[in-house]
Amino acid sequence: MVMRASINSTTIELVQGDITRQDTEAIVNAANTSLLGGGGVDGAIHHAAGPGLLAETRTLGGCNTGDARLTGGHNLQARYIIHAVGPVYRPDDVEAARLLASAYRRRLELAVEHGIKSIAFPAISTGVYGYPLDEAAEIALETVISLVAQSRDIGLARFVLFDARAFDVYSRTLSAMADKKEDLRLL
Ligand code: AR6
Repeated sequence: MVMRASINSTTIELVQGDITRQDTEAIVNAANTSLLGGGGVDGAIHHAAGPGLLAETRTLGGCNTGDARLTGGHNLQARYIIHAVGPVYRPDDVEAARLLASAYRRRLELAVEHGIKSIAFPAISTGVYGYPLDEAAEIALETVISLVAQSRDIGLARFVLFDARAFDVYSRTLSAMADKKEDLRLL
């Protein structure tokens, strides 16, 4: 399953799949503040990238919630991994929403700093960290689409959804946004 949209010179793509198998220049990891690995996306990325990744993240000294760090891709096809720490969800917590948006913004800033033109994001915070998919999809898509529309540095922003339900929630959110934003077009 794939859904595409464009805004200015950037393609926004939704796909159902595995983040470790993406051919974008960078993939994003849903890490924890230690950056030393865990379950979910984090475990899958460390497993696929190999032990060189842990050796590199050990040198970084962790990462605050809402912030991001860049490493090499090691055994992955992607050249870089951007590790970002999303918030743990608490209902009606505006701070969690701010931190989730901040985590997406920091990833894009790091990508632009490193000249990265294509990037793949998992649905950060929507697994172990408990963020409801619809709220997280809204924040992820709004933040990324408004930033790539301004900077024009990223050619492809891909959201990799692990299951059909997540894909469905993201595609409905993207369609609703395209109805409201004149410069966002479904392809
Ligand atoms: N590719 C794409 N998406 C995936 C994959 C995969 N291979 N595996 C799971 N997902 P989570 P979080 C989806 O729990 O909520 C770790 O232990 C999954 O269905 O990986 O940010 C870290 O070390 C869900 O929708 O991340 C942290 O301690 C989404 O990815 C903590 O979990 C995110 O689920 C971070 O929790």
